[in-house]
Amino acid sequence: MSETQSTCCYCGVGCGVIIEHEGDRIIGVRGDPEHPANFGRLCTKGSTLHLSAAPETLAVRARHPQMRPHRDAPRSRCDWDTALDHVADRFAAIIAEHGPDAVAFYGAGQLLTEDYYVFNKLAKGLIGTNNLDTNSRLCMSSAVAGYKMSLGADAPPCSYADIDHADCLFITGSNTAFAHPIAFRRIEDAREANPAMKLIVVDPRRTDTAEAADLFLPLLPGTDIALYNAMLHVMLWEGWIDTAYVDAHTEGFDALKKVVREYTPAMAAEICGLRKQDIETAAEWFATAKATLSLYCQGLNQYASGTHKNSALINLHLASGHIGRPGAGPFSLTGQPNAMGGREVGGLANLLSAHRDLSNPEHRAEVARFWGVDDVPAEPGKSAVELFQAVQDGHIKAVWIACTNPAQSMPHQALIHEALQRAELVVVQDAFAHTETCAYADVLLPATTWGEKDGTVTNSERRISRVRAAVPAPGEARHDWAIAADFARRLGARLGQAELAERLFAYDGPEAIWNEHRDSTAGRDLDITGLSYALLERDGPQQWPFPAGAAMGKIRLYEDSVYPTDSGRARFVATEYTATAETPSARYPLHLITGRLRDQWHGMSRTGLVARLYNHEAEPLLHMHADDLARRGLADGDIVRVKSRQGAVVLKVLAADTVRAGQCFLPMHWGGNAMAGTLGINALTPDAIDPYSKQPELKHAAVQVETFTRGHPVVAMRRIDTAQENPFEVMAQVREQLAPLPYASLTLTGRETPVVMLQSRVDIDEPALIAAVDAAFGLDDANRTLSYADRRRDIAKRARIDDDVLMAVRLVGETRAAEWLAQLMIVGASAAPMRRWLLAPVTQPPEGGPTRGKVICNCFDIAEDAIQAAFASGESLEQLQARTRCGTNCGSCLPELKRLKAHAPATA
Ligand SMILES: Nc1nc2c(c(=O)[nH]1)N[C@H]1C(S)=C(S)[C@@H](COP(=O)(O)OP(=O)(O)OC[C@H]3O[C@@H](n4cnc5c(=O)[nH]c(N)nc54)[C@H](O)[C@@H]3O)O[C@H]1N2
Ligand SMILES: Nc1nc2c(c(=O)[nH]1)N[C@H]1C(S)=C(S)[C@@H](COP(=O)(O)OP(=O)(O)OC[C@H]3O[C@@H](n4cnc5c(=O)[nH]c(N)nc54)[C@H](O)[C@@H]3O)O[C@H]1N2
Ligand code: SF4
Ligand SMILES: [Mo]
Repeated sequence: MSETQSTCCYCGVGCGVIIEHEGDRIIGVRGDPEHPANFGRLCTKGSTLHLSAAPETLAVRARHPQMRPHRDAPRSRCDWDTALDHVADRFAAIIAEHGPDAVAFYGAGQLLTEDYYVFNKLAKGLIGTNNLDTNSRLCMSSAVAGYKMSLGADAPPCSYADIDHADCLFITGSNTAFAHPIAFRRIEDAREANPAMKLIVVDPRRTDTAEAADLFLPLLPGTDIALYNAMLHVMLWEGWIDTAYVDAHTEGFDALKKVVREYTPAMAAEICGLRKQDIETAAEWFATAKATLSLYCQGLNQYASGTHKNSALINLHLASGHIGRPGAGPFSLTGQPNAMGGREVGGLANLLSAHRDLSNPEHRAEVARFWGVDDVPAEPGKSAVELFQAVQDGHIKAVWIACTNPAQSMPHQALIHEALQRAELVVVQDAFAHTETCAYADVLLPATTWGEKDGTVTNSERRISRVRAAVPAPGEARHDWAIAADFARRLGARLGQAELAERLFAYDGPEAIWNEHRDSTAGRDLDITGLSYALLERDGPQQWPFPAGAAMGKIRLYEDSVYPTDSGRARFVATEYTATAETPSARYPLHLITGRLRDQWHGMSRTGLVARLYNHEAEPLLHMHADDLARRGLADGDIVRVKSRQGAVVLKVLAADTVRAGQCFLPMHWGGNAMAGTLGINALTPDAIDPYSKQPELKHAAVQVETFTRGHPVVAMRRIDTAQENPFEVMAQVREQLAPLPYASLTLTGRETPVVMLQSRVDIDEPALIAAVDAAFGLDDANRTLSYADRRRDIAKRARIDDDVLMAVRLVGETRAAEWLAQLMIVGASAAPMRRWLLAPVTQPPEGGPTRGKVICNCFDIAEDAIQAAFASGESLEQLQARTRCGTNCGSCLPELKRLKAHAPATA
């Protein structure tokens, strides 16, 4: 076995991993004890990375280039030359006829810095279009715009180490416990070390992060600016302003003071749905702490007011002097592993290399000189939402999509699907072939991914880490940068720029690209001229800036209180509260909030391959308050239709006490592939954008919820023996056969042995559909199945037992037994003692079937029922941990364990 140091490919915490591999197989992964972002820890997602690269996942990898002669033909395998020549021909023809702005590139913060750099140079340097945007537009662009507006540069000034030095943490619009788990472990440690530390959490939902707070402010979605302005109002009133800091290092305070005069705590309490005294307490803790650190993420960024939400929060730091000191500052947590690297190389439609601005003629000239091209175009390119609108209205004819799945993750999916349908040419460069966007690819280019690629990423704290390959590329997959560079040379030849293209893209590997990027940063705020691959190799991950001659990178920015603005002063921004793009109305009465689950990553092309990652939350569920359920005559588990102005989805409701009445929540992860008959969660969200950052309002929509009564409930499950069958091939077959179902959710469950699970509704009078379900789940041979049917009561059930193990079941009309049957299949226990209960309407057989509730501790497979029983019997968390090891490995479940303990019934 060999080991290779690399970086986790999920969130912006940027944990170091050690990949264990043998030949061309990745067999294990563990945290890198030397990496300063995690010191050896990994969360549930990071610690299962090797499972997402298991041999059976090859079935859903893109392994060979594919193309199709025209839209309605199926794609077939071709070689790289054919694929890239075809795309180069088509791009050249479109550019010749319609100009360079008729083509566009759409990338992602999951590309490595080197990949990003080449794509940026290809679009802006060779083709001469700024139509290069990325999913960072959906993610960090308001944070970028907010930092620039307030502080003058796009640089998070803090480090994770600041968590240890803060005595007030202000977490807003961030479910750190789920989305940045290893940063949250650090928060838990810091609070243990300093019990006086205050934790304030601002979120409309009572998340596990909020559950841990000393003060929780459950504000109405989108109302942050009113809250922050009111906190500033209180600080002014109480004399908690750091006037020396404000006078010496900032500008614009008077204008802001005029604005916040209106924002009394009483007024904000009204707008935000909060208690006045909680706003006052928050202001007091924030201002009077020795060091206050804010951590924030998409609850701020993903609104049409996102940039001003960021600036309103930064205003508080500037006014109270909580910046540029250990433990103090506005710390925007980046989402993707390399959202920062993308910003560094200028990978957005309005940016240029090394934090240069497209709108600045000097910056454009510098970049053109640096690349050795005549010029870079001045006209800003189209941002993500505008880009797909332009594809939809025909202005952009060809779109190249790399490392992102817009047909799942963009808002207003109806428009996105229409655009992809309408485009003359869609090129998709992805590591996996089963995403919603791949379905639209005229040309599919297979890319390498985590474990196979080589390069660098930058995490939230400006730390550059190496990503290293442990195993060779599967099939003919190639590295992202290499695909882009190869294409660039072919396109250059067709544009009459063969020599130029050869020179611009003459890279022999990622290091050469990175060195060029490094040289472009000389003298810029992110200057990394003191770094090299060799230094990263020798000394490990480093923070920027790291100019030539420096001994180390900067842990903290603005310690000298000099800001990269014209005046050298930070700027207060006079921010006003504005309503969300969609306000609830009689027709669409509920606020819908979207966000993340602990164990899934985005559209699930990778985490969705790991059965155990479904055990925490197995299917798309609409989290809804009991009052709202009762008002609609709904019960937990009912199927509902959720409708917004943009579209609708059908799914199950979950009675949840984490959302307030009038609000509901949907996880962002499920797209159309897993929810037959819909375009997924983002069918609902609007494409309203922030005027400064152009970031769409993905966090919020106004919706209506009504019962979905068509047909009868169906649950079908099938245990997969991975030695015989591939679970992903089975899922693909199921999906194909079940396209006509009006509603369906298709997921995995289980652990070592996966179980494919379909939930749907069909009419008992649609035997053809039921037969299709049976065929897909291996229940079509009547001689090998037990069945039960009661037409009068609309119930029909089937089960198959092979060698005493329950292999498949299908329940129509009555599905109470689904949970324990699933457990029986997962465990693979003898079906004999349960035989007479298999088709009975019982939530639990008298013999005590293996129901267990959701799995809380994924590492040791410990479920809610067992934990609740332990706490009910009076066991302490420590005792439970000692007995079962529950929560002692990755710790991702600790917030939830603490919540369960806190809510456990008191024992005598
Ligand atoms: N498990 C997991 N972790 C991830 C990811 C993943 O897919 N899965 N993705 C990564 C990426 S790319 C990103 S960008 C980050 C996102 O990380 P986060 O932003 O922390 O995650 P979200 O759940 O999207 O949203 C955070 C919270 O914002 C709250 N919120 C909604 N509206 C408002 C509001 O108006 N004001 C305030 N104050 N809060 C509001 C939501 O209720 C939610 O709890 O996560 C990263 N980490
Ligand atoms: N409603 C709602 N929508 C949201 C959000 C939300 O909170 N609510 N959050 C938004 C945010 S913050 C984000 S960041 C986006 C994320 O949205 P997407 O970018 O669409 O998310 P992923 O599913 O991570 O897509 C990454 C794609 O890259 C592929 N891939 C993985 N590794 C590689 C590689 O090395 N090379 C290549 N070429 N491909 C690779 C994966 O298979 C996958 O198809 O979603 C946004 N959408
Ligand atoms: S916190 Fe989890 S998902 Fe994020 S980088 Fe670390 S291990 Fe990966
Ligand atoms: Mo993101």
